[in-house]
Amino acid sequence: MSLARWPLVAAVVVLAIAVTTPAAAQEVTLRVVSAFPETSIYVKRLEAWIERANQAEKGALKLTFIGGPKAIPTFEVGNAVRTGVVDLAMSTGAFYTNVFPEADALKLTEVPVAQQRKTGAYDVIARLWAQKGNMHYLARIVEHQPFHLYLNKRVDKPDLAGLKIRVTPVYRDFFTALGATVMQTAPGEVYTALERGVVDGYGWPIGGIFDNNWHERTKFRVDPGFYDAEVSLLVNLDVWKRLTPAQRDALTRQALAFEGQNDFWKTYAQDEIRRQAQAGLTVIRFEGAQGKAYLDRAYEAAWAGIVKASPEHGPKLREAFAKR
Ligand code: 173
Repeated sequence: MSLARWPLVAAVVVLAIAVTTPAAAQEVTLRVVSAFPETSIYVKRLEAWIERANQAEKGALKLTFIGGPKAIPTFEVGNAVRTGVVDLAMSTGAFYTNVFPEADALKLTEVPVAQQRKTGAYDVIARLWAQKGNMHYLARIVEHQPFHLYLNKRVDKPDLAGLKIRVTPVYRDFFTALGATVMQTAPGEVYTALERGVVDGYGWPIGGIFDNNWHERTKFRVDPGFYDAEVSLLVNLDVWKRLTPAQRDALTRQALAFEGQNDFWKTYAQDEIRRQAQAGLTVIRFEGAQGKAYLDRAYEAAWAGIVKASPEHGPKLREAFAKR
C-alpha cells in the first residue's frame, strides 16, 4: 500500500471506533412489554422490578415499560421479541407456540428454576430458545403456581363432556382428553366469555383470578392443581449480543435477583386459596386414585402433545425437566 493511503486508513479506523463505541453513552434503553394484562399481579411485580433495576443499574441500563396486550396482543409478543420489535418481554411459553411449539413445555418442569440452573436443564432451555426463538432466556419469574380448572357447573368426576372450557395451549390437550370442548382466548377476554356464558369454565393458576374480577363469575375450583405456571423474561437475541459485557452483567444481575424472589409465589398460593374460599368458591376435589388418575392424565396428555409437535426436542426436554 502506498504511503499516501495511510491517512485514509486511519480515518476509516477512527470512524469505525466512533460508530461502535458511543462515547460515554454506556446506558442502553430497552423497551419492555408484557403479554399479560396490566392489572395482573405479574405486571405489578414486573413494574416494581423495573424501578429497582433502573435505580441499581443507572448509567448501564434503562428499562422502559411500554405496556400490556394493548401495545402488542398476547399471542403476538413472542414474535415481537423474535424479530426485535421489542427488546424484552414478560410472557409464558403457551403464548408463543406460534414461534416454536416447544415453548409450552416450560409448564412441565418438575424442579425449581434455581435447580434447573444447576442440573443443566436451564442450558437446554437457553440453547433451544436461542436457536428457535432468537431469544435470550433471561429468567423465570413465576413458579410454585399450579394450574387449576375453574368451573361454573359442578362435575363429580374427571369428565368434562358437554362443557365448554376456555384454554390456552397449557390446558388444551388435557381438557380435550377429559372430553371438553375447548376455546382459546387471551387472559384479557376471559371475563367477557364468562359473563356472556360462552364458556362454562377456564384454566388458570392458583393465583390471580381476582386481578380482573373473574371470581365474580366463578363457582368452583377443581383440585388438585397440575403442572407449574411459568412466566419468564425474554430478550431479543440480537439486542442481547449488542449489549456491552457490563450491560449484560447488569441485566443478568437484576434478573437473577428477581428470580431469587420466587418463594413469594408459595405464600401467594396460600393467600389466594384463602381468598377464594372467602369469596365463596367451592372446591371440587378429586382424591385418592381418582386424583392420581387426573394428574397422570394431565402429564401424559401434555407430554404427548409436546413430543408430537417436536419429535426432535420433546423427548430431550422431558428428560431434562424430570425430577432427579
Ligand atoms: O392464559 C393462561 O391461562 C395461561 O396460559 C397462563 C400461563 C402462565 C401463567 C398464567 C396463565
